[in-house]
Amino acid sequence: WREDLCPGAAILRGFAVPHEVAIFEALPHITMNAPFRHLITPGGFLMSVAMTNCGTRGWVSDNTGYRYDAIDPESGKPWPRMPPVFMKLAQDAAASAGFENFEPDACLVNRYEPGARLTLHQDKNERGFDAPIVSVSLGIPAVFLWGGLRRKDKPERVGLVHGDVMVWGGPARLRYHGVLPLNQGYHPLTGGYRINLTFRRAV
Ligand code: MD3
Ligand code: FE
Repeated sequence: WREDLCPGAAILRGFAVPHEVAIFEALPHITMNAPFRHLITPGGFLMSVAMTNCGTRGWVSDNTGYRYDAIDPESGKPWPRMPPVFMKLAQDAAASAGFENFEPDACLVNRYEPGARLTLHQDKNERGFDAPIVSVSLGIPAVFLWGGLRRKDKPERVGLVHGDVMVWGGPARLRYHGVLPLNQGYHPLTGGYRINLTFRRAV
């Protein structure tokens, strides 16, 4: 069930399904201490995706820019710790795609409601690009936009369903990517939402 998209990028279809119950048992501890919120972009727009984080670093956006912060600006406290099931899933997925010894310090939790989307972007706020990025799709399906190394490269569309895990590293690490506006749907574990866990090495 491993699909190689290009050198450095793989989709592990259904890889997270065996962990779905443990993931959704661990999530309330995170969202009770660091609730989902719509961040504001440096350009002054409210993001349609609601976000929170766990781990020793969290990705945040405000009128000053994007950054990783050890402190949740909403609570003034450190982000909730990364649940062991999250860490194990991210490390096992990375290893299955050929990236041994992945030690993520940041897990961004994205929550999409119908209509929410992520425009084409690169992930480049991390201090280095040696580590891969592991992305776990949960809940209702989405269409992922998979572009090239330049913004003008025409993206391909890839369907992602509950349990799919993508690993991006090496020559694919700085590819442009995004998510099309989410369609309505229902999933027994997430209701009307799509949840995405994105694991990164920030520092
Ligand atoms: C391809 N999230 O949070 S993860 C993000 O589904 C983000 O919520 C999307 O992009 C989501 O930044 C897609 C898949 C992903 C993550 C990082 C990548 C794809 C990537 C880095 C390089 C190339
Ligand atoms: Fe991204």
